[in-house]
Amino acid sequence: MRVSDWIARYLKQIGVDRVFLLSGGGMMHLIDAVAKADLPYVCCHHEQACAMAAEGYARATDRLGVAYGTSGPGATNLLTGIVGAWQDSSPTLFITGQSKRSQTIRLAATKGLRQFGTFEVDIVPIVESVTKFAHFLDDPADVRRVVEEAVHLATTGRPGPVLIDVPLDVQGALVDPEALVGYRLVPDGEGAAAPDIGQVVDRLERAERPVLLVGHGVRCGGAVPQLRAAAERLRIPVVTTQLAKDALPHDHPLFVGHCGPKGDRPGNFAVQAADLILSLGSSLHAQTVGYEADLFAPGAYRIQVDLDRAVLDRGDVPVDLRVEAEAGQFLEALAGARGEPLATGAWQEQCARWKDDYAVAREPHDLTTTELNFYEFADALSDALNGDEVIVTDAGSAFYVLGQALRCKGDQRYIVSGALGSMGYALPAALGAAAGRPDITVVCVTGDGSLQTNIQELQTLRHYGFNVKLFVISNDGYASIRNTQKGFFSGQYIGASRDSGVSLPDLEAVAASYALPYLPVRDRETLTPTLREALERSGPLIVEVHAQPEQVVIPTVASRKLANGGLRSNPLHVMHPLLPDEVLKRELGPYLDLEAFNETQAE
Ligand SMILES: Cc1ncc(C[n+]2csc(CCOP(=O)(O)OP(=O)(O)O)c2C)c(N)n1
Ligand SMILES: [Mg+2]
Repeated sequence: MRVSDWIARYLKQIGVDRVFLLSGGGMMHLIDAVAKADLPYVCCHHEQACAMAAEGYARATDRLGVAYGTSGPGATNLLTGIVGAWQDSSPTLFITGQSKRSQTIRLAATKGLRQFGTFEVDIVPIVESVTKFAHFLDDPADVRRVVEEAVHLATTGRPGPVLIDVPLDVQGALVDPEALVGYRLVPDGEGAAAPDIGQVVDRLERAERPVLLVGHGVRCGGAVPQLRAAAERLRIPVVTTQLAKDALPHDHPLFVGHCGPKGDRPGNFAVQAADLILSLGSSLHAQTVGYEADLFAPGAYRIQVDLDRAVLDRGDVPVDLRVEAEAGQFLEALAGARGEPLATGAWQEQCARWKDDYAVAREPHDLTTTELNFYEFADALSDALNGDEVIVTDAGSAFYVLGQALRCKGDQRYIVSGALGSMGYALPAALGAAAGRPDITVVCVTGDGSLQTNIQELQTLRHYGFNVKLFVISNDGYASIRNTQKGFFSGQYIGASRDSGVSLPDLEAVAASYALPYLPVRDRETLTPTLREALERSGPLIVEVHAQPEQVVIPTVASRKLANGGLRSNPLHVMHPLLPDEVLKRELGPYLDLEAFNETQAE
């Protein structure tokens, strides 16, 4: 059989039930083998979309996501999707076609050649810094070892993308499957050492106000059930990052909120008032701890549990105890060491009060316009969903508003380009999720601007008839960019609005030309009935939500420009719109020395 046949057969054997591709001569054997192996495939209209779809598939199914791209531009077009999978830890395999070996700059005797073969680019060095493994397959006899190693690396430890570049003559080369040598995992001694849990338990038992800060690593490690069990057993309030929002349903009594500059007040109050932060699977990125690491959780002993040594060693956020462990392994050890609930009843009640009193929906969102405020949509959508959907969101206001205000329930999955915030991620990722989970409804929320960057995928949606409900928030272009330019440059717009270079087509006409059903929401009266109708109908559908062009994201931690051009931000508990001093004092005075923050604040 050909090398290409071996690859397709292997993918089928390991449970990959769908691959994403955009064809090309440089990958002709590779995709011919996909057809021959009866490996189901989805053809996107841009390789970036193939990569994002593979990632959406991986995240929605917890299986390996696979995308094929051709040589040259096919390979480079995959890049943004690969980076997203790298930063958000999604197990993905990318297989690219390449010119035949004798015509590759990689194997050429002359160094410094820009190109040798036809439509050739040497993709391996380009992706090396954003993959766990990138290999130029120059020996057909190596196929089994290389593919098995790639899949092993993509799916174990901190998951992530891998890429195999296969020259045309290797794709078509014949191999004897029986004679191929497999990948032999070199055992690392006794296996991973059990985490030293003693100190963690000791700190937990002494804490009066502990917070479990949950990051996406818990989901990546397949440890969500253990997390829920541990939180319930210990009765410890849980704050999550926005990326990890689906780790616990919003109405779970222990769920408090999200921390971060665009988190919510309950989540931020809880981490700022905590005397112990047990961070699990979070990199403690600025989007979680704020832009001023020295102002984060000032009175807390901080424990960070992560399996990525580089994340633990980053060092910008002060951490008192670092534990290198997988989330599941850590939670198991914790279960063995501490079975009793912690005595934190009063603290739990305080957190629950914050959760009710400072819910995002209660913020002073502008409801005076005919067009909807995005927060009204987020609230109504949260109510209208059943609890078993996959929700995929895009960059722009969708990223922030749904990150704050979507209330997850049941077993919903929340998928977003968390680290990279790529415009145009949502539609292809939703296609991937729908391809992998035909049993459920995929809800995709994008902006009118973000949709444009992968709009060609409407045809993929039409072609395959996936059960994706696409909600497009129409707010006349790039509301988020206008907000930035209002805040920092006195409203001088560039590349943000109709008058500054960005205009958008009529979405109803777009929907008609892709033959997709279309429903508009023009005012608040029609919002809930239209949501219901959209969710009841089967198959793909576009709902255009006419929303405020001047959407404000609140609450938010403000930053101010310094004389030297730098920025200084407020601490996490000081969110705009500012609460009256006496209210902040009432809520946090018992736990925090509020005076100590005074000179750091931005108005
Ligand atoms: C690939 C990419 N390019 C540029 C940006 C910067 N960016 C962030 S949000 C945004 C505008 C998004 O517009 P839209 O989707 O309509 O959302 P809105 O802000 O209007 O809600 C831009 C240009 C980005 N995140 N990704
Ligand atoms: Mg917009």
